[in-house]
Amino acid sequence: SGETNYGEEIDYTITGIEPGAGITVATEKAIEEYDSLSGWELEQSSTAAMVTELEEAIASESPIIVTGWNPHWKFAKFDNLKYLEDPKGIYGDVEVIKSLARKGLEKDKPNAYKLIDQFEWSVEDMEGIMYEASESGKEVAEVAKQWVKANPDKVEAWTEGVEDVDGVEFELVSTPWDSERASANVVAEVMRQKGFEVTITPVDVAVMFEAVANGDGDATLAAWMPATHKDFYEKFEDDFEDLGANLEGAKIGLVVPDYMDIDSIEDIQA
Ligand code: PBE
Repeated sequence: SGETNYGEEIDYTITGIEPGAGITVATEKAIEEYDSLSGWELEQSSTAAMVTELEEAIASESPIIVTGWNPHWKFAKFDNLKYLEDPKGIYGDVEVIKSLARKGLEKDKPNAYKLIDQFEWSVEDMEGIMYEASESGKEVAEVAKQWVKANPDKVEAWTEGVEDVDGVEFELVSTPWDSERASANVVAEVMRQKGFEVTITPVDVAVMFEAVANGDGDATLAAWMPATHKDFYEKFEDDFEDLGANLEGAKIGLVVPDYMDIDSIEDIQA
C-alpha cells in the first residue's frame, strides 16, 4: 500500500455518530485494541452529521473514515464504500437484528406476542424503505405504510393466527436510526390494522434494553447481535425474552471510500 499518511490528513479522527450507539462503544474498544489506532479519536456527533461529512469527502475525493453499518441507504447511494477488515473481530462478523419481548407479554397480550414473534424480513426490504425515504424526502413512517400496502404476502405471514383486538395498547421501544424507524413503523402499521394502539418510543440503546427488561416497554425489534449490542444484551439478558432474529445479514464496522489505499484497520497509521 502507498505511503499516504491519512492520519495526518484527517487529523487522526474517525467520524462517528451518536454517543449512545453500539457502534460507538465498539469503536472506542477498537481504538484501545489496535496499535494502528493509537492516538486516534472518535468524533461523536450524529448520523446526519456523519453522512454529510461522508458526502463532502466523496465529492472532493478526500480521505475519511466513518463508523458505518448495513442496512443503510448510504450503501445504495454511494457505490464506492468498503468496510476495513477487522482482524481482531471487534465489530463481529455478520449480525442479526433480534426481537425481544418483556417477560409476561405472551400471557398478557398473546396476539401482539404472536405477531412480534412471526415478524421477519430481509436487508433488501429494510434498505428499500430507508433509501426511498432518503431520496423522496418523505418520512420513514409514511414510506413504511406504503410498504405494508405493497407487501400483503409478508403481512399475511406475520399475522397468521393473530386475532383482531379492540384498542389494546402496545409500546414498541426502539432506537432513533432509520433502520429501526423502518422496522418499528412497518410493524406498528400492521398492528394498528389488527386493532392495537401502538406507541413507538425511540431511545438510547441502553434505555431500550432497560425498558424491555423492567417491563416499561412491551417489545423491541432493534437488538443488533451478537456484537453491536453485546454489552447491553448481557447486562439484561435474564430479564427479557429473546424471540430470535427478524433480519439476517446486518453488519457494522469502519467504512472508507474505495479510493483510499487501505484495506484493513491495521493499515491505518498511528
Ligand atoms: N446502528 C444502527 C445502531 C443500531 C442500528 C448500527 C447505528 C448501533 O447501536 O450502533
